[in-house]
Amino acid sequence: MSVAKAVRAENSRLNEVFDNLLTMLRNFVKENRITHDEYRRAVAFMTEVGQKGEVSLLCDVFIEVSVDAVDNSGRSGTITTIEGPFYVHDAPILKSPCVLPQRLDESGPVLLFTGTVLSSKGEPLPGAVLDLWQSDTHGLYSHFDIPKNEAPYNLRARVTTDRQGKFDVQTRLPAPYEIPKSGPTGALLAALQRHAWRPAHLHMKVEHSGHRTLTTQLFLKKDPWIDSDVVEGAVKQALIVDPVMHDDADDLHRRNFSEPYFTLSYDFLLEPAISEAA
Ligand code: MBD
Ligand code: FE
Repeated sequence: MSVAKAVRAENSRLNEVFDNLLTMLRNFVKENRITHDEYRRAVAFMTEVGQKGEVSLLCDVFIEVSVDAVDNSGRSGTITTIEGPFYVHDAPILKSPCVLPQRLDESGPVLLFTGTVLSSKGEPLPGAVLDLWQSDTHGLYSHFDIPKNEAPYNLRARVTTDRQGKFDVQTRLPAPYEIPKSGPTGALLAALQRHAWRPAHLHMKVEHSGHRTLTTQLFLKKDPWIDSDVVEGAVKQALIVDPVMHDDADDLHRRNFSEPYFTLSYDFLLEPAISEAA
């Protein structure tokens, strides 16, 4: 049955999708015989999600994978995955080669991340922007899990590729991320008897004028959660990487590193912004 027929304006996108959403939710209530008590608990849950600042977290864990699939279906170049709740749009702009902003006592193995940004036809793209963000070695994100004033833009930057379209970034290996148990999203997962872990990952948006912005993540192959991401469907085969460990004593000495470090190379392919056919 159509909703609010009397007062609807022109058949806008909003009217159409809101009608569909209401129809779906009302059918859901009927089919599942939702009681008034359950309804009130759901309202209280959503109120808490808002109060605790977890709207993006909850939506991104359960819904964003589907939005990514719709928005990027049929796209060429590197495969996409979700943005997640921890992106910050104004990270420092650095020229490759560079070191991501980090605390003086930042812990965790050094990761040297290199690669090239190319068009999906294989042309290198100088001046592309690799906007990177990740957790630290304890699985914490700056501006969210680490107070903003403590380490602003920690392990975040917008890195510009060089004349060959290459980037060369020194960072730290990320760690698995556990959705906080203290909030409603964590409480829901616990009630469902589901774990709350994401495998360690690097986030990136790759941008170049004339090309479609790519939002994706790289996942560490040896992570214990690689086959059971709490965000079902976010991990894709082509996005699983296995950084190489380096522990040669002379090499470490030359580089002035006190512990083994890792290297990772990955190329990003961007689809032209306007399809050839158009
Ligand atoms: C994350 O780090 C993340 O990337 C997503 C999508 C959800 C929760 C935590
Ligand atoms: Fe993340």
